[in-house]
Amino acid sequence: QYERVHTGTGHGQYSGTVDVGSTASGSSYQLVDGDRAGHRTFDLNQGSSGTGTLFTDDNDVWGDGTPGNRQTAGVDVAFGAAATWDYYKDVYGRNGIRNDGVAAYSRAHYGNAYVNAFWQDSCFCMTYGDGAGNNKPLTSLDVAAHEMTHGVTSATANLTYAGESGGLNEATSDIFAAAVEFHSGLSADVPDYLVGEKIDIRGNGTPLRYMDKPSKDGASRDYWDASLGGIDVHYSSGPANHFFYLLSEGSGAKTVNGVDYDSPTHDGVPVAGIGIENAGAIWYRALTTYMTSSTNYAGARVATLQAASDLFGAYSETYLAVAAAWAGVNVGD
Ligand code: ASN
Ligand code: ZN
Repeated sequence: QYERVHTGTGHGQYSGTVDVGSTASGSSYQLVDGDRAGHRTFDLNQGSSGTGTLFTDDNDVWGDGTPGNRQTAGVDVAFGAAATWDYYKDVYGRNGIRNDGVAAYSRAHYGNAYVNAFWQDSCFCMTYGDGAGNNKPLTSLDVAAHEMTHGVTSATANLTYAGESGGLNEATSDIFAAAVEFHSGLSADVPDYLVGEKIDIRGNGTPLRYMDKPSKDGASRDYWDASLGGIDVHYSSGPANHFFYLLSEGSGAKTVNGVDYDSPTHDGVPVAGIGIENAGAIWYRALTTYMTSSTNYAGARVATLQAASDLFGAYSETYLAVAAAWAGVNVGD
């Protein structure tokens, strides 16, 4: 059991100035978050295995907001893990990724010019690259929440990472990445329905993925069709991300926190939004109670309708909104 000894001050590239959970060790501090089961953040120092070194600091002020300072990435990924931990705890009473009170750990500065981030069940840990060329470190809040949510999915529905279930696995990570952004209250990262908008992965200012109309990325699908199970899971996630946007915000043109969205529906029938908190609660209950490793899009519809029925009542307005949002992405009738 870790006790919080101190809360340090961090300067992240994306998170701005934030509290970071640190623990005193002798005359210095370690990036060990005693408020969240002792979550540790390591500097891989461009290595690609093991844990490198635990971030340590003499004055408990971490990073300077620039990627040139090695601690800056540590601040961002530690903040992302903390915000995601808090989201699941505050909103659903979930005590960690496996709901067993055990923390994962984070590894920053993986490899050389590595343009990705990933979760691994084998180490119960997440890992972040520094980016390359025109793009930036893969350490933003939505990326951290996406990766950590892969751990939650593994511990719950365990959606197989291929075919339609793989698309639903990916979408679950994007869905809770958006939900964590909205819940975090972080002023430096205005919440949106975009994924990886701060990374500038293509060097032209566009996000990695769009939830209002996934096809804006040039590859993701907006609507279910029978070919979905044969494409990359980061593209077959599109209809579920689109479902979640429609359910949260409704169809058509809308500006949320200064970002313009324009979400179409397959059948042209408008969908009214129920808000991201309700949509998140429905997806969480579906994921943790009804989905299994082989759940496909039709099964996700049944799971979310059952979840909506449990939470809001069968044939309630909210339940009917779930059905309408699925129809909007060509699932069900
Ligand atoms: N960042 C990617 C993801 O979490 C890594 C992967 O392809 N699994 O989806
Ligand atoms: Zn993913």
